Amino acid sequence: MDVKQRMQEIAQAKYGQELSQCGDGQLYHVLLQLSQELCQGRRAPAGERKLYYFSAEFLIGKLLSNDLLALGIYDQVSQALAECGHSLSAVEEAEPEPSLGNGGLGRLAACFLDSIAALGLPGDGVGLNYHYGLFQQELRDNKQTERPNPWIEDESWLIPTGIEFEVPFGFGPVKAKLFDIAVPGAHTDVANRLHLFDVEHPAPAPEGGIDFDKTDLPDRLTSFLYPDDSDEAGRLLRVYQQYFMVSAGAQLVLKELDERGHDPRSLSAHAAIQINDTHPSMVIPELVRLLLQRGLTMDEAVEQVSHTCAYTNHTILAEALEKWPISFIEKVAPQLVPILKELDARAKAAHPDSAVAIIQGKPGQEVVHMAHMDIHYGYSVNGVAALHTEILKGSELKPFYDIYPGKFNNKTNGVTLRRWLEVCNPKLAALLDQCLGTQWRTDPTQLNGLMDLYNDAAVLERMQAIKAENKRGLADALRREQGVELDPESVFDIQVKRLHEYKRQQMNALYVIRKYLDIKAGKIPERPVTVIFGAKAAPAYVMAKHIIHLILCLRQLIEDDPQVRPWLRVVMVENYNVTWAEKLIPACDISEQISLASKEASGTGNMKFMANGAVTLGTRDGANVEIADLVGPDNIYTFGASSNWIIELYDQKARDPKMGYQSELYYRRPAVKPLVDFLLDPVLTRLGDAEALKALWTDITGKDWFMSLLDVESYIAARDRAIHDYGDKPFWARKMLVNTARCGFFSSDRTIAEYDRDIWHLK
Ligand code: 26W
Repeated sequence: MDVKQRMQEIAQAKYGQELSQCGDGQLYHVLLQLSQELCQGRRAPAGERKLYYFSAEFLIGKLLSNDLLALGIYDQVSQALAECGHSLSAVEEAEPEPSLGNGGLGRLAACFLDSIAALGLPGDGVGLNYHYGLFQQELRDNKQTERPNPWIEDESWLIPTGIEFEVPFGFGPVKAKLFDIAVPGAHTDVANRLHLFDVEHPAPAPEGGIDFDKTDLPDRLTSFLYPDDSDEAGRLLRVYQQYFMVSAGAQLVLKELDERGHDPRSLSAHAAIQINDTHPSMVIPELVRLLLQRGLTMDEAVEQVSHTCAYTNHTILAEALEKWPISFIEKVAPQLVPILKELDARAKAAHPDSAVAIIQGKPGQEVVHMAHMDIHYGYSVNGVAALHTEILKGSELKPFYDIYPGKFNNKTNGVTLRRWLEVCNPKLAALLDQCLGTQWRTDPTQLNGLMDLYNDAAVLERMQAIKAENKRGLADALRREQGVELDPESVFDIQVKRLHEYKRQQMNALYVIRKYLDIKAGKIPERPVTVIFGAKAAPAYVMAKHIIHLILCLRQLIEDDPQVRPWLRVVMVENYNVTWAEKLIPACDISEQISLASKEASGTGNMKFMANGAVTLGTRDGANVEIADLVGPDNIYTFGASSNWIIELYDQKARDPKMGYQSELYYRRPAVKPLVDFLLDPVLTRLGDAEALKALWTDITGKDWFMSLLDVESYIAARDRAIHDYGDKPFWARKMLVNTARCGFFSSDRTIAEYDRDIWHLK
């Protein structure tokens, strides 16, 4: 096909204009249509068994560049646009970013769909079509405010399918309408689908903020991802959303099984369902229910479901392990209750230990432990990094591992290097082509070949020149979008991820305070550093909002201080999302991965930064451990207490609340106290909400549940060392090179090949 000609035809038909006369917004719609035509012409991958990846989140990001690359027309389109005076990056600005996820879990699901298609495997995503996403973040008066984030335009990637199912809620049936987004596989001729269910009459965006009547069902079911769950109505809405997703999804699975000519009794031979964290867990009793309806006995239904469903755990944080009151399920989907009781009774009969029960609690107050159901009735349980899986087996889920050792397996996360290197960092990708040929694009382990160029001065210089260009690009974007003027010669030190105490953005802020106090005392740092944050706080997570407030007050303090500003800058990117990540990651020198050891299941940002030649500063947590093993100790900065020690501290604390980690003791240390007490200093508090900063101070000095103070001194030392080393250009450039060279393992193509080999068996 002549790509340019087809673009011209579409532009004529749509707008009666030449390409050169079209604006960027029009060109985006021309390319949207072209991509959709090409996707439509692709076949679905064949296979005896088909995967359904059930997930509450798919953080797919903008699709245009990604799809053009997967369709193999990226270069042709870029060139065609250039020939008529346009640029693909400008056209891309016109694309709204879909808002279907929150953080790592959702982005992982999106990378996985990309890789499943690229490997030519039959596998679709199943989720919900949230209209206003998580929320759009605004930073005003040093605080986060939230507004709806409408992203669906009249013409979008969503394809109406005409397929509908009825979801039987307690209050009556609700129609679920299916929309699809095509997922073309790179280097193949296939396309899979992301199936997103929606209600028939989605409610308009609430006025003002993101508050709405959570009992306004069904029209509000697909308004927001994670609506405020600080009250009962919010939590109940979550269960309604989950059941809506899994009931419609399960019906789709059975419909397709039927269309492929298979009996429901052979479900597990022809379908695999991956349950992405516990949000889709109700698919288990729902499938049992639907199979009973189709004439299977309870034994047959349970047998089929148990060989169809597999569960991925993404966290050991207790608050994230969902337990729903059975009274909620009675309300949302009463027909599931007898099935849940039967599943529970069977599990209890086989395994009387109450720790592994599905339904727990006193009569009248029973809760359903979703992860427990997944483990008993799923055939595989996987963690998302080697350390995380070991922690699941050895402590968090040990009673289950004792029962089902064969079900447990590790699948270290990965990221699609097509988006996270080829598309977001075209200059580095071109250099890699020059050095290695293009094979690394299909086999990222070939990047190891870069190690042969470890002492090649020209390559090292070029890598640094590209980093400098990317830093200027980021500085330009931040100037345009936020009006800040940055120094691209400074060290770009970046922490971007969900705001959570365990990720310890507050510890990063304590480092900023350390440097601020040093500079005020006349101790000038070795070189200027720009500390960049990007993070959304869950609307009801008070402490997270206090941490954002601290960061923004520090930013203002430093911006206004001509003595400090030349050496230290703080920037908080407003509304951090995939689009920002694509600009930030290629421009990063130091990648902050500083979670409390044992708490970050894997991390995936760490992998993206590494691929783009940033050097990790991190704890020995999640996939950082595997990054450290791959790059070696000279090419990563690790610090802090080990995960074993942290687990031991939590155990001690559980046995005796007075023992174990006592933040009070660490707070008293002379190197720590002034940093924490700065939260009470009028110099800072006059810029914001003294109460909020006091609340944060009280929490850190008295509780510090995620132990920032335990590690803060070794963190400061490690960070200073990294910033010092940065000054030796060739020395630093080699670290960059090694990080890119060793990132091939973290391709999600590798991860997906392992899921298929060990869990799905699709072909
Ligand atoms: C309360 C329900 C709940 C709790 C937490 C919903 C969603 C979440 C997170 C957003 C889950 C999440 O994103 N987990 C992350 O998953 C990534 C992919 O495996 C890991 O790399 C991260 O370490 C993990 O935090």
